[in-house]
Amino acid sequence: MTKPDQSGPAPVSPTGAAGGDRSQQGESLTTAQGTRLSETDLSLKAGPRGPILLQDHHFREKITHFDHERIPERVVHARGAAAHGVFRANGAAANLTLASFLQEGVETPVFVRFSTVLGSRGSADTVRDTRGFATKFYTGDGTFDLVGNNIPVFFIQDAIKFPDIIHAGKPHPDREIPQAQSAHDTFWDFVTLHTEATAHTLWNMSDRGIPRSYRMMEGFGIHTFRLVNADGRTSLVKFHWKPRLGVHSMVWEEAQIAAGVDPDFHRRDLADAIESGAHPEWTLGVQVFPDTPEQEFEGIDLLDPTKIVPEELAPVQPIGVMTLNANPTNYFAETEQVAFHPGHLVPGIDVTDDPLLQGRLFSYLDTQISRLGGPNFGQLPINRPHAPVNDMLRDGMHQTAVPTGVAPYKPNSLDGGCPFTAAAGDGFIDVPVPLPATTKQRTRPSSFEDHFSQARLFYVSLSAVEQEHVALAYTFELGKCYEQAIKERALTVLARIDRTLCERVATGLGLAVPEVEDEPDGSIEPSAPLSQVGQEWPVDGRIVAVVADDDTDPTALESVTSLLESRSVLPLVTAPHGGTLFDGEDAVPVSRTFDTARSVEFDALVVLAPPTDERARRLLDEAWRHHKAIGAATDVAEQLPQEWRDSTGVETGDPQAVAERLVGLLGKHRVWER
Ligand code: HDE
Repeated sequence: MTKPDQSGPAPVSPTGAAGGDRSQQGESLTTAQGTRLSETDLSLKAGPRGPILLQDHHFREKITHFDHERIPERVVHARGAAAHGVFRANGAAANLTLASFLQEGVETPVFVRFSTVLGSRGSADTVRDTRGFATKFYTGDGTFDLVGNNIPVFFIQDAIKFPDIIHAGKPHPDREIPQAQSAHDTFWDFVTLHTEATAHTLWNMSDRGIPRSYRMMEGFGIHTFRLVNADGRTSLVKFHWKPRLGVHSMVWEEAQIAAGVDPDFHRRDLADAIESGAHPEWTLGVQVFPDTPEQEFEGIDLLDPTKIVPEELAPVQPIGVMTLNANPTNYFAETEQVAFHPGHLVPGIDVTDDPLLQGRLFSYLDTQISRLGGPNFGQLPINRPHAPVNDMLRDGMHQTAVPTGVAPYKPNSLDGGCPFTAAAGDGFIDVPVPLPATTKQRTRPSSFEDHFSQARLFYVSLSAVEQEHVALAYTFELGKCYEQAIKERALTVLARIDRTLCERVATGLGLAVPEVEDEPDGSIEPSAPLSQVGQEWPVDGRIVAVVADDDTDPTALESVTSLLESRSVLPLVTAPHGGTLFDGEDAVPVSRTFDTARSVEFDALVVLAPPTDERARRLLDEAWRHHKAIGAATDVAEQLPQEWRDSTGVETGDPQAVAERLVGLLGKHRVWER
């Protein structure tokens, strides 16, 4: 038997999945003590009709363990999905930081957990919300956690307000509704009174709040971090993850349908893509700023987490690529028990005084103690560093290490002085930052007072269709509020972002457009990277329904599916019935039937059978409404409405050529001009 050992690499299976030390070995069913069992279906009773005997250890052990299977869900970000992968540095950060995992060619195992914020652990994936994007880098110099979101600004500037925004966003305390939604009075009450939330709220109301896939989201560290290089030179940076597949979203109706018909939509999408070999990829980049005493750049306070620095002012410099290549083996052991912490830093990366980040440095350690049942959660396989650990932390609940030695204190002579501290310059560097002579006070800097210009920056950077979505989202969310005063207050906030946006929402709500004194600054220039429309992106891992029936020409079906597969797009044959289409050698398995498939599963449709069936027509109608590309064989096209046939994004003709053109359209995600 091997002794549990805190030092040395965590047990990682060839798939990259962390496995327990000694769990689930041998062929027979056993008790927790390893005694083989030949019966587990019947409890030990006094005769065939009972009662059950207290003596039945297997029964008591099985039920007792079951009774304690749940742990508290995360207080925020409870709903999530995760994957293993690898990060490969390109070396571009080597002049900025001595962090070993950012040196050229170094490969570091990672575990990434994506999440929604507000919903409970069993809530739907596709709700309108911010998404968490938390990455654990198991570096040779200790674990570095980049605990970010898919939105680059935050609701609040000071950590002391976190319970307030979360209490406002969570379900109402009396009936505990609505679940995983911001469309309710308490949320809008808070964000319209506490106007530093304006920019983040606008991002949530944009398409960023309803991502198509975790694979198609940007990630942001939000706060400014401080890097230190081998010469002791420091720089301030903001971290960005850029997805290779581009940033794409659902449309609101689609997200709502998906929440009902497939609440696991994003979880399934991530796992299926990885399993099929379409490994998601992100480039990690940094915006770099000089580390000046003011800690601002072009007038933007770098310590204010409600502000971004437009990429036109500070380009994102790529420093490496992350590929997610393995699904977790066990959801609970890995995805549920993983514990991130913005204070998990490595030599070369340090925090700044951003008051939100400073508060987070307290919260993440604290929360794990009640969530994971004590201070030893770092020993769970998924949380174990891959760097050697030789701490002097001892005992406590769920201690699984068996430390040697008698002197877990320093200085000591009984253990020969071990463990030794690292040589100067070899350990973690607390970057010495001079602090101005100041006064202890509960205040904020005046540079934190502008709550609207960055909301406007984001809004004016969106394309017309994205702006339309924002207006509809505000109208929907505020329309769900009961309190008139809250809706009216929300309009005064919108009037300070953009007059047209305010007018559109006011019209939808049936309310008057308010007059405000501080009209928006019309001179703000748009920033192109804030829009997610207008470019072309790789399509691998996209899903296309190929609608066929028993009368479809097998050769046409084959030509379409093989063309799509050759472009790394997944074709799903969708038919009126299950089983197979055609007989004998031509037989083609049916992946989805009209009874099981909803359009939300697909990025586009190729229709090789006339939509005579009501269910097929619903599939098509929804795809049309959601701006998805539709292809139809010539004979089928005749049965589509004339308006469709004349429209952009409806391709008709030879099936294989249609499929080819569809792949081109998929690269733009949606046919917005329709
Ligand atoms: Fe978190 N946050 N947070 N947060 N956060 C947690 O830690 C907190 C904030 C983020 O997949 C909790 O382990 C405070 C910003 C992600 O496991 C908790 C403040 C950003 C995740 C916590 C913030 C985040 C969390 C709950 C205000 C983006 C999920 C469970 C100062 C940069 C990580 C847990 C995972 C989770 C506290 C603000 C991202 C309670 C006090 C800003 C992605 O500790």
